Amino acid sequence: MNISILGSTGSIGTQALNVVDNLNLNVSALSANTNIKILEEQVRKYKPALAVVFDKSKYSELKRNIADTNTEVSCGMEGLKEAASYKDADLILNSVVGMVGLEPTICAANAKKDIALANKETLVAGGSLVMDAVKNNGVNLYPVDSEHSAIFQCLQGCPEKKALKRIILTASGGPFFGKKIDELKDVTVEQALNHPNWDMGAKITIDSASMMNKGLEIIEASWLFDMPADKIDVVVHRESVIHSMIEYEDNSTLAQLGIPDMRIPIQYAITYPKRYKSPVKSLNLTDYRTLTFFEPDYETFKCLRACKQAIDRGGLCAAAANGANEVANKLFRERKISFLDIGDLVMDAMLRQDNAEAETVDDVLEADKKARDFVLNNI
Ligand code: MN3
Repeated sequence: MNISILGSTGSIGTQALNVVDNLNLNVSALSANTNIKILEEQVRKYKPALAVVFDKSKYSELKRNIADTNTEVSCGMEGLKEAASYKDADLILNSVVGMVGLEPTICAANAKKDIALANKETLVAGGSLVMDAVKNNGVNLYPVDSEHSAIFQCLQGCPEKKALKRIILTASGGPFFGKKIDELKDVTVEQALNHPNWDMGAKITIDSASMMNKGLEIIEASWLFDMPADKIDVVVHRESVIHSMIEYEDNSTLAQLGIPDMRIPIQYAITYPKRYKSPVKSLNLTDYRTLTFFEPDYETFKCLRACKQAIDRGGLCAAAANGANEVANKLFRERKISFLDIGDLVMDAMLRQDNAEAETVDDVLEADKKARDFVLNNI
């Protein structure tokens, strides 16, 4: 199998290459946002036909540095789209961070490529367009997000759609579980980056602390599994051993378990429906002794509430919530706003968006930009 990886130097991308090693796959294309040093190392090891750097200012340097290889070089959104539709690729793993992944995802579907999707913002902002492109082109969309992979794995127990009663997304609760608004006023970036279970990139780790990540995942699940928001519940499960559950009409609940390691969902998205040995450690439940479960706190974690409301309001509201969050998350990491500002900004930007449906990618990009501008003008 030939795989093309968008976002190969990030947390998911590097773990995906570890899976590529394990499965002995060929790599058709690799793309990075800015990190051309790691991209160069990857090019030398995996010998892809195409290497893309999204940041156009790094193009010449990358081209010079790998001039002795047979790898072509490209850049920018055009380059990402080339990698997403590369002729030899059988599967496109999209692990870029943020809305920037939307156009490449649609491009991959239109090029009749199967997609392994780790880029949740794509579905949150442009869910209807992505799902239409997937359906119209008859391609497969495999979830990589651990919760959605868990649901997908459980669904193999009974793929009949009407038998599915409810999805139960598990959430670790992040570093601020159990805290109330008063206790979150002065939390620092370092505290927010200190995730209890998962080792992830900075953006998603902050999203976990604000619970925006779980809000985005509710929206992601509603698109992937065609379920209304009121049939998607969240339960805080501190140990991150159960990656999510589904309940069938007969009230039988299925769960998928494993130690928190993204290489399992990445590998399953690549090898589905087959399973192979993986480098991940086996789960030993007696190491944990106890697994705990709690109700999520929608009062304290405003981002979670905003995402639920965004689904209820519909249309482009989710795109607005996501766009506002991408900017607010970054501003918090740059210490320009406080932690609680993130939730306020996401909620306000989402409420300002009308619920018109997205007809085109431009509609999504416009709603996204409006929300980003709103945040920048209100800090
Ligand atoms: Mn997840």
